[in-house]
Amino acid sequence: MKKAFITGINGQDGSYLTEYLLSLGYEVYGIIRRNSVPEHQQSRIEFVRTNLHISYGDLSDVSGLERLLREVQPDEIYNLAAQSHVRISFDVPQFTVQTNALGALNLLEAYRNTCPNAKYYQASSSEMFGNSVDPDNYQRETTPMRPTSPYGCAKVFAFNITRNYRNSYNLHAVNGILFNHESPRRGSNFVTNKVVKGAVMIKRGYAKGLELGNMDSYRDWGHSKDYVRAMHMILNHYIPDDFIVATGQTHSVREMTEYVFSKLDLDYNEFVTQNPKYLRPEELTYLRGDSTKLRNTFNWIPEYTFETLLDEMINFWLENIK
Ligand code: NAP
Ligand code: G4F
Repeated sequence: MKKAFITGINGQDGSYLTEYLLSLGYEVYGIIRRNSVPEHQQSRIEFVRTNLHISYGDLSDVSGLERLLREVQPDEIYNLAAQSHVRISFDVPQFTVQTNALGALNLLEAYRNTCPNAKYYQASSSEMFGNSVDPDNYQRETTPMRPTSPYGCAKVFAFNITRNYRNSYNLHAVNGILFNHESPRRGSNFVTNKVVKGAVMIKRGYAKGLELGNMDSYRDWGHSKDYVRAMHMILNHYIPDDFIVATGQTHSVREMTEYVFSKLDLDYNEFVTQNPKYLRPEELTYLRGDSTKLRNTFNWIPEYTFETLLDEMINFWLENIK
């Protein structure tokens, strides 16, 4: 039975990856942070009953990471833990860098010192590109990285230090450069789930309006379930390498909002207003990923479309807000 060690296991991706690896017969280990309110902390994974082992841990606590990795001796390590909210990274830049950049280095050191034969996956991000785009309007593995947020800057460090450890110490350490991916398990302060939940609240009569930030930025949105399958493929490639994961389609926040409201027979113009507090000091305006390398190498095909992703999220909130 293969053993996987996941940081960020109670996050959106960590929970879907756990389900996926368990379905493949893995034994899954993960860390959660100490939280003053433990209720609901494991809500995304609480339904899992077997072959799952949770310990307290934090990316800032190197000795704890070393102890756990020495004990578990995993075959695969997935570093998914992060302060993952881009706008909030402007509010807590040092915490974001401590976790997303130095935290990745801490885990790489623990890995190198305790289980160097394992394979290591780093959750890299399209936010690393900032407003850099190739002349054909795509971002790909070779597109220069010019991040526009503390989050993006920290992720560029983690991306590069993962490559550096791979090359310096002959480690099987890889990056998946994932474009935005969503699901009903997405945090409800990210724009898709905020819009879907907000529109259902309006439909049900619990809210009168919805405040958003910039509606004219474009994102390449996929489903987390499709993307965790790609993580496992990338990590288990016979050579350690870096891959883009994206749908290749892009939509504006406005188009996404219009789609969600119209599915509920609502006109978003009547309900949505802009609140400057949701704007970012510097905005990343356009993302569209070229995942040709991933598709050609693994024949990866996403099962969800933009529409079926949003439909699943709408149905989730309709079921949960009566
Ligand atoms: P998420 O739902 O916000 O989950 C992040 C996880 O990291 C949570 O379990 C969180 O625990 C944990 N965490 C935060 N700080 C930590 C620390 N110091 N030590 C240990 N754990 C810590 O994010 P996600 O959407 O699943 O994304 C997973 C990873 O992919 C992240 O690294 C994110 O930056 C990256 N990524 C995401 C996307 C996307 O569109 N979703 C795209 C590209 C890359 P708490 O619950 O205790 O906060
Ligand atoms: O949903 P968002 O907060 O996602 P963002 O900033 O693109 O970051 C996500 O994707 C990255 C990959 O590119 C990940 F690395 C990162 O961890 C995270 O998962 O915002 C999407 C767009 C932005 O342009 C934002 O300005 O929506 C715009 N937006 C408009 N109104 C809003 C809002 N975003 C949020 N969160 N809340 C709003 O009210």
